Amino acid sequence: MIQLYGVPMSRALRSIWAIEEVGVEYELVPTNFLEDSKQSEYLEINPNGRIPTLVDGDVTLFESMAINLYLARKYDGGLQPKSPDDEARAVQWSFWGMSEIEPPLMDMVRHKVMLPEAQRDADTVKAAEAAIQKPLRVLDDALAERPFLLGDAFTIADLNVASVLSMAQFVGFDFSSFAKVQRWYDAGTSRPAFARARSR
Ligand SMILES: N[C@@H](CCC(=O)N[C@@H](CS)C(=O)NCC(=O)O)C(=O)O
Repeated sequence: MIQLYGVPMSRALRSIWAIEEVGVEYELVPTNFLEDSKQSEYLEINPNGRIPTLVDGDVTLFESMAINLYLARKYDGGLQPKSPDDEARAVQWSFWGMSEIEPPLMDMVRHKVMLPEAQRDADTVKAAEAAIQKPLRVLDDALAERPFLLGDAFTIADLNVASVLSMAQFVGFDFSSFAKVQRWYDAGTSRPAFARARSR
């Protein structure tokens, strides 16, 4: 059986969501990111000492976006884009989410929640809130013509970007002024698989 290492209150939520969507049987191996992910047995499957990690037979993968693209390609569940062109667009949006959306959101998470209060820096939060406006505008414009990133159907492109953006919930970051982003995000995160993933 497929094994997914991680816990929902982390970036592993992205891959728990994807595996819940594709509907294959799997075992969630509870692995926290402070201690469990630093144990020598775990480091053998993920030398980065981070979560998530997926083990599916001979395939061992780290990096949430790579895991999710693999799950969609292999098990589909309706997530896999239907043409090579759209598959490339899904890869594009996944890389984009990680390089444009995650860094400012992580600055907010660190400086509003994770760091000890004395180390939190309000200016870093302000800069991150400013920096994320541009990619949110790009996303909003991309959603002007179609309900989902690749067209009429929810795919792995949507799941990957929405799951990165979902870190906003931990810091109360409000992006409702980007109405199309908000509508699209609500459509994605109201899917039953997302609720199941959060409650694992
Ligand atoms: N780019 C990786 C990042 C994974 C990551 O940093 N996960 C965090 C938990 S949210 C972690 O394991 N942190 C432990 C550490 O950095 O030591 C991915 O998307 O899978």
